[in-house]
Amino acid sequence: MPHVLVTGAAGFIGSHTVDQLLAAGHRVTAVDDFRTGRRENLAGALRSPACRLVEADVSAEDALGQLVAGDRPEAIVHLAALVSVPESIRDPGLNFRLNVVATQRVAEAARGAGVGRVVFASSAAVYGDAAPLPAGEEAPKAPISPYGAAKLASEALLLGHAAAYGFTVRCQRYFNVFGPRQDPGSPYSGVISLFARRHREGTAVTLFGDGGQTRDFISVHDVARANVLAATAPGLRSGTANICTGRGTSLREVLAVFQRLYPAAPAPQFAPPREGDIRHSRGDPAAAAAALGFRAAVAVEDGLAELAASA
Ligand code: UD2
Repeated sequence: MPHVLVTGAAGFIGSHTVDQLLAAGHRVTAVDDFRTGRRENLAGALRSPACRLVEADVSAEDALGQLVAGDRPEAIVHLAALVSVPESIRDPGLNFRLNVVATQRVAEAARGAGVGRVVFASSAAVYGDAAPLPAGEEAPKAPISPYGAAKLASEALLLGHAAAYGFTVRCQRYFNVFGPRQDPGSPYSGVISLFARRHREGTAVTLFGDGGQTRDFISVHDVARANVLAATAPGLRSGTANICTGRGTSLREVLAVFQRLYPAAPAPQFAPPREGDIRHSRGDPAAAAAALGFRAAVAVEDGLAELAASA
């Protein structure tokens, strides 16, 4: 039975990836240091005898190397990260350790133990705010935060090690991921997680700007499926692909769906546009289709209905 090691396994995307790996019959070593990951995200997974939890900080010297040498997984899915752009701006040193040093540890651990494949959680943040629409992988990379810079540096680190040492790396540039278990804990959390919580509580959402801004919102179930494909599909070559739907949805459209799901919701409040906001963001999904056979399947409307139902 193929064996996959997942870092950041207790996080939003990590825990869904673990669930889908187990459902597909794989054995999983779930690694997390619980800095932002949550134990309850893995509650279902840990009922499976095929899942083992290891509490470790991937950026620590030797921790991952020893674990991987003992565990000998066929693939590593590296999702452990500092996930907040504002936090990366406040603490670029921490961003460097958690988003670059940790990736270097993964590359060295893969090399040391002869792991065949590494899947990396990259981000649309590598494009910055000047990408054409839709953004293809060859679009200029111009990150505008330490977070985006670290994701771009990590892609290069992994691809260089993969070429030198003969393993395969799949860099997955996620667009705006949403779904169950996303943490709405900060004002900078993903907009859908914030809107979902406000609607559940019956309080008004705040719309920054006119609501005409669009994002390529992709369900975490689709993202987890893309991770499973990248980790386990036979015969893949190293490369980089957007993980996106290719469709833009405006915040006004998102709100209209929430208003149907919560007819008694109070009217939204309007505030000035957020500083540094991008007006439109949308990815080209063609490379993921060609390389992985991946196409997003969950419509935004259905993903929002699932969120409301799971509340
Ligand atoms: C986030 C990240 C970005 C990148 C991207 C990928 C930040 C600051 N930016 O930006 O770097 O990782 O995600 O997924 O973390 N909005 C409201 N009301 C709210 C919250 C947000 O109107 O209560 C607006 C916000 O001004 C923006 C849109 O919703 O126009 C989307 O906001 P977001 O933070 O979910 O995502 P994004 O793409 O701006």
